[in-house]
Amino acid sequence: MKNVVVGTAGHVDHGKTWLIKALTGTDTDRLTEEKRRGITIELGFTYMENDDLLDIGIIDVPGHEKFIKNMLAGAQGIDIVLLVIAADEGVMPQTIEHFDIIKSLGITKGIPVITKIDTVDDEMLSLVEDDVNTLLLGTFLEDSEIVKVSSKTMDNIDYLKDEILKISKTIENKNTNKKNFRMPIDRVFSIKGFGTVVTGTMIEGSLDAGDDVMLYPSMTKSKVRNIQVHDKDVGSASAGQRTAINLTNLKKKDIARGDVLAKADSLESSMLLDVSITLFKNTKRRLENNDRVHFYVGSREMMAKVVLIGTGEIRAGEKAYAQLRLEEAIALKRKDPFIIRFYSPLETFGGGLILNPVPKKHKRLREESLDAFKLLDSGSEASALLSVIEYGKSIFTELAFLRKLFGEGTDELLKELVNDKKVINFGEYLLSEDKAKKLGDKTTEIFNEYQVNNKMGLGMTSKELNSKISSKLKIDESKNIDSLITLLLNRQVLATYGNLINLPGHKVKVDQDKLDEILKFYEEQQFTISTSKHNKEYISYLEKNGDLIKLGINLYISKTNFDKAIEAFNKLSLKGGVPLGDFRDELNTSRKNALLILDAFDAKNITYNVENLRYLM
Ligand SMILES: Nc1nc2c(ncn2[C@@H]2O[C@H](COP(=O)(O)OP(=O)(O)OP(=O)(O)O)[C@@H](O)[C@H]2O)c(=O)[nH]1
Ligand SMILES: [Mg+2]
Repeated sequence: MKNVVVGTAGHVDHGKTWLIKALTGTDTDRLTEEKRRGITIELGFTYMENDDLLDIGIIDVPGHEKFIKNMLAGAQGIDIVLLVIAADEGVMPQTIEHFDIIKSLGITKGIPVITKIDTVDDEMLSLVEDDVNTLLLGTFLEDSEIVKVSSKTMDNIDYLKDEILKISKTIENKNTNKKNFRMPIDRVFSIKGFGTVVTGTMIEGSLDAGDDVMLYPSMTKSKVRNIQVHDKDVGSASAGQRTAINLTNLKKKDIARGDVLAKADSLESSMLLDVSITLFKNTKRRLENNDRVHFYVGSREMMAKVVLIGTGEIRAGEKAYAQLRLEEAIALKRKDPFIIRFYSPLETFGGGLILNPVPKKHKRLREESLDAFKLLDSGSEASALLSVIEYGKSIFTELAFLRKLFGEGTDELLKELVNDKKVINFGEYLLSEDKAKKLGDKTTEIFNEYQVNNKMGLGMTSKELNSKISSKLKIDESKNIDSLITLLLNRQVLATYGNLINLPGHKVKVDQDKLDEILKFYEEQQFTISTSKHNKEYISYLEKNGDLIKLGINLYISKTNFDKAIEAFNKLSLKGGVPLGDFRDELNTSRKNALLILDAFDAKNITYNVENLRYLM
């Protein structure tokens, strides 16, 4: 079974809804107001029966200028467009506008249809045909045959049906991997006894009754109670089908047109979007930096501020990069198409593609911002992935996040980037090679600053360095910073000195006389432990050097005296467990001092304590 979505497009009153009725037997204008005014307001849905194992869903859109936003909600996700032009009017403003939208959304299959041929003579018909041919010139419909029909006399309707079937068979099969299930919601209603139902065109993946799903951007969890396709209960549905889904746990008021239903935790929401924008060829408007536009994507509409990257304006027919700053969060995927309209006066004037759905905030005049976009738009997914790792939201990019953006191919692409030495793999996180270099420079800076304040500092422990890097980068990612430190050590950006880290080739400048003086003081103190009044840096130097042993806060003993104390203990322990009193007497010091030393023995695993008797370990 192949799923195909056929949609109409064209000016108001040109016969779109009648054409669908002629093709399917269904009048999709159901609202009383639609009947009364004789125009379509909301999207209409039906399907075309056939003997070819094709599931052909049909979306009928309104042509009236006032309802363009409804048209936009329906147009995204269609495979084949029926571009409808009335024989008695020819190409009109919304014919052009709808067609621009269709082209911009990346729809590449369709049939130009002239309707109402029963109302004109051959001469008029051929004038309109010329008109239509001019419109199609240079577009994906340039070589398409224009099908001329009447929905009143049913002239050529069967022929059109055959043409639709023929093209339907050429539509590529869609990705129906369950993990990718995604459906922008275009209608929400509640049915007594059933609860909340949402409808939409499933654009990716597949869904079974009983599946867990998530509503975005609110990230509310729900479960599928029932699925309908073309008004019939079905156990499952897949991409390319018009689908109605009965949901548990969600009320009608919790859901709005434009929300997206997808697999739990498969999407990320953002209020910033990196995009490319192309203005329609025939617009008279320019898009300037900081302009506010109406932004239409999936079935969603909202206001967006356009921050142009690397240029001040875009003119008709031109393409440029931009970051959209939105008023609400939205969960999109890379390569999703969108449309923009100018808000006053309302005019559809361009469209584009999402390049990064969860970017960082770019500075528009920075060269690296433009670099980020060029990589995203280079045509290679590996380059786009590199762009996200290199210029993305975070220093270390989470693998799980990348998989949401790049789907099934992520791991393969990463392997390629790691092999090409562009990306470093920290397991669940990735770091670009360029960032690693910058972080190396930052770490060197940290040591240079450290050296100013610690003239003799031998270096930092890995833990100290970790917290210094963390506060410098303003991130709390201890594990990743540890991986970074290891990397910098391996690359000899850093070096170890005993258990300390410093820059390679680091030499300590010390005042040896002063050091000797302090050390002499501690030698003479023997086993008398008093609070240190010496220069902290010198003390810490001596400690790191192993000349002094720390016994408590600001309490030190010289290494030689400490070793003597061990010797004394060894002698006493020949007789068995050593009580504190005996040790004190042997050292000829106070009980308090003797205890400090014994505690240090215990801490260093030289001795252990059983019922106040110390034994050698
Ligand atoms: N004679 C004749 N009249 C037609 C034909 N198709 C449509 N009409 C007439 O044109 C009117 C408008 O047709 P619709 O199908 O509602 O037009 P539409 O394009 O759906 O209009 P919107 O949805 O409002 O944009 C209908 O009420 C019919 O009176 C046709 O093939 N022949
Ligand atoms: Mg209509």
